[in-house]
Amino acid sequence: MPQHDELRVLLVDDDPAVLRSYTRILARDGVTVETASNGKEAAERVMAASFDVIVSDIVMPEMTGIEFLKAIRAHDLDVPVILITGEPALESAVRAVEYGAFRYLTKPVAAQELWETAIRAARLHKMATLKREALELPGNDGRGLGERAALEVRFTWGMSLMWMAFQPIVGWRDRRVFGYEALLRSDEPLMNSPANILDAAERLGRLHELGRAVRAKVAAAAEAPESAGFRLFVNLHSADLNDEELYSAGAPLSKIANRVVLEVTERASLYGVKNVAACVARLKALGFQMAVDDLGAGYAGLTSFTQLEPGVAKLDMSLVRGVDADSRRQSIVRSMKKLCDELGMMVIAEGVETPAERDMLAELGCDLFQGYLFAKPQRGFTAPRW
Ligand code: G
Ligand code: MN
Repeated sequence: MPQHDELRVLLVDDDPAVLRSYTRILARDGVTVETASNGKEAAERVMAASFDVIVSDIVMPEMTGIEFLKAIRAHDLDVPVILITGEPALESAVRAVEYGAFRYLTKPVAAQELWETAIRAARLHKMATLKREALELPGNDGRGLGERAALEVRFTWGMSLMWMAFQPIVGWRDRRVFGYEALLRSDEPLMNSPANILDAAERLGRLHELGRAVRAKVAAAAEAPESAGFRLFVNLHSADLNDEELYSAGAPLSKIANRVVLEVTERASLYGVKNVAACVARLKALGFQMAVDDLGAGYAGLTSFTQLEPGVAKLDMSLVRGVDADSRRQSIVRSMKKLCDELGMMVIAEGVETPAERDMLAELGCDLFQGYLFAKPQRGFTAPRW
C-alpha cells in the first residue's frame, strides 16, 4: 500500500454514524482525519489549521455545506472540497460549482469512490501547493500569489458593492430615536459578511482603505435629511487609529464630528496602536465622542475605560441575551450601569431581541437600546417599532 503521508482530511457531517464510517474508510495509509459535526465548527477548524481536502455533507443544521463552502472560499480559494448529499438538487449543485467544489457525490457513497476521490483531490492540491511554493519568492507572507491576486479581485469587488446599513439606537422611556449605528454590508456574494471583508482587508494590508471608504460613506449618508439631528455611531478597527486620515480636519467624517460617536471594540487588542491616549485626545479635539463597543465580551477587561475615556459604553449582546431569566447577567448589568453612571458614561444595551429583555434592562436602569426588537440594520434611516 502506498503511504499518503501527511495528508490531512477534514470530515464534516451532523450524523455521528456517518462520521465514524467515513473515518474508517479514510483514516489509513498515513492519512489523518479530523471531524466536525457542523459547518460552524468546521469553519473554525479551517481558520485554525490547513487541510489537504475537506469532505462535507450538504444538509446540516446551523450552516449548510454550501454556506460552509462559501465561508471557506472567503478564506482559502484553493482547498478542494468534496460535497456529499442524500438529496441531490440542481440548486445546490449549481452553488457547489459556483463556489468551486471539487466534486459533488450522492449518498450512499461507495467506500472505494470516497477514498479515491478524496486522495486524488488531496494529492492534486498538495502538488499545486508545492509547485506554487517552488515558484514563489520568499517573504510574501507565505500565501500563494495566485490566491492573493484572487483575494485582491474579490476584495475590490467587495468594496465596490459595499454599502452602509443603519440600525436605530432608541431611548425607551421617551420612545425617541437617539441615533443610528452604521454597519458595513456588501453585495459581493463571497464578501457579504463584514467579518469577511475585514478579514480580507487585514490579509491584504488594505484596512486603511476600507476604513476611509466606510467613513466617507457614513459622511455621505449623513447628508440625508432623514438623518438630521441624530447621532451616528461608526465602528473603528484598531488599525484605523494608526491612519492619519482619521485625524485630518478636512476628512469627510471630521466635518460632522460633533454628530459622530466612534466605537472601538473591546474584543480586539489596542496593542498595535502607538499611543492610544494621544489618538483619543486628537479625535476628541476634532469633536468626536468615543464609545467602548462589545463591553463584557472583552478580553481587555476594563482597561479600555482608562485608555479611551469613552463617553458611551455599549453592553455586548452576550450580556443582554436572556438577561430577564438570569440573575448573574442581571448583577453584571446592574454593576456595569452603576460604574458607568459614576464615570459619567452613557450605557447602550445592544442586541435586544425580546420585550422581556427590554423590560428587565429598563428595570436595571438602562434606557438606551439597540436590537432586532426595534429594527434590524437596513438601508436608510428606518424608524423603530415600539
Ligand atoms: O460588534 P458590533 O456591536 O458593532 O456588531 C453589531 C452586530 O450585531 C451587527 O452585525 C448587527 O447586525 C448585529 N445585531 C444588531 N442587533 C442585533 C440583535 O438584536 N440580535 C443579534 N443577534 N444581532 C444583532
Ligand atoms: Mn458596534
